[in-house]
Amino acid sequence: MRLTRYFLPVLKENPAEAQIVSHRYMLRAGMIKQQTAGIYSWLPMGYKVLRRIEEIVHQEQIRAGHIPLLMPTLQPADLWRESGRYDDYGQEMLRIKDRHDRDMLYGPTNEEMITDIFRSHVSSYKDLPLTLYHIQWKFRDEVRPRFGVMRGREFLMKDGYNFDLTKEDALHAYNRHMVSYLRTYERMGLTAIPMRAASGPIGGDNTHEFLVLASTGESEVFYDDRVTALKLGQREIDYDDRAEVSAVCEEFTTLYARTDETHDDAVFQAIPEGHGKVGRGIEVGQIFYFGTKYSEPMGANVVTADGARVPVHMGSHGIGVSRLVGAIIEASHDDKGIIWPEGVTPFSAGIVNLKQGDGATDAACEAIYAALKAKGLDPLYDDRDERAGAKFATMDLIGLPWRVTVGPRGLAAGKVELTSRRTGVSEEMSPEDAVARLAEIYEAHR
Ligand code: 5CA
Repeated sequence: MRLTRYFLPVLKENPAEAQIVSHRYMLRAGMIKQQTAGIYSWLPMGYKVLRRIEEIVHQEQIRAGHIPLLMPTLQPADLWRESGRYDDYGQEMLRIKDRHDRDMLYGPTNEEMITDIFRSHVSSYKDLPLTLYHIQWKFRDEVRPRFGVMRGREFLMKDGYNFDLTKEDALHAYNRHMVSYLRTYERMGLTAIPMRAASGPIGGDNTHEFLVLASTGESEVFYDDRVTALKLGQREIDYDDRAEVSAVCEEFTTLYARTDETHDDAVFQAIPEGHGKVGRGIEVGQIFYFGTKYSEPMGANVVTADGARVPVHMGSHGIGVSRLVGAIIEASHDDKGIIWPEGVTPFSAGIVNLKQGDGATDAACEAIYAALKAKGLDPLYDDRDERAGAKFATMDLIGLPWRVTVGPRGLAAGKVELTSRRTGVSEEMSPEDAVARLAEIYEAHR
């Protein structure tokens, strides 16, 4: 993309309404625009990051054997009357009437609807196990929408639902989700710690939240800091292998890590000297096992091998897709702007032309731009007629992980500069080497 043809409405001033850094940078970098409290338009660059996050979520869900579908945002109230949650959900639910005076709602989550789909089409144990998920907009009329997309009213969530014959099978689904989530967050450059949590309106007594440590996080958390060093890395995991999946979960949940709702000070005090930490975290996902809470009242049964009819065991699993955009910025920025991890960056690299209009410099930039695109990369070429300082400031603000700087002086020696946004370190090299280096870096993130 050429910057002169793009729509990147960056702001010079710090928006007064933004209290935390991710909200401030998302507004300043022209990623979002607030339309009303807790409701945002995603401007082109913000939308690009959102889609990259969605894509990673899809890939990792499909890798774990989960099946994508798409349910609507609007739901009939009757489904929620069946589960008993229509009244329970309270004021957070946006209730709407259609022209026939029928009660509708904008879905805050989809347990009822997915259970309805299941009961309409599945009746035999032979069709289990089954996990269906979608990535769809949700609405929760939060008392205090704040911090930009972190606590929105309309927000994008991946929500998945497992259907299993037995509790044991459903707990395997729970573990499978835990491992697939760990991999998902790692690919986004995040350390998200699974913490024992409380279940709230979703129900059930087995639940973990995934928290990214950040001083601006809304949750108070208590943890053994050795948990932050755990990584899945490149490990290949067989999601059907129960023992293997359960061993990974055990590895990531044995050290103490809890939200304030489940915190136990006696156990916390027993953590070895110097490792017990109190901090704050951003909740980027949560997994639940709730057994037959929805399947029983809603009649989601299957016939077993012995001919008995039993309600299925279920769980639900959510990732805050739009919140993740903010969480990644909270975890990765400096005082000049965002620092995107390669896994989610809106553009692979920025090309900065130091002398727009100079024949040789323009030609070198065009050649690098074309070569990067030919390698399947997605560069952003700053071809504006602007001072170098202004171009650098924009690049730093929008946070592309790599910058190729092209100027007449370097070119005279056959060199351009490749700069890492994270370390600030620049290296001189030929344009060909810069392209090859970038291709190699992004190979690891495909
Ligand atoms: N049905 C279950 C699992 S699918 C569920 O709704 N879980 S949840 O309530 O924990 O939401 C899942 C994730 O959505 C949360 O972990 C959080 O990351 C994100 N989320 C929840 N509320 C908001 C909000 N108001 N704004 C942005 N993201 C949110």
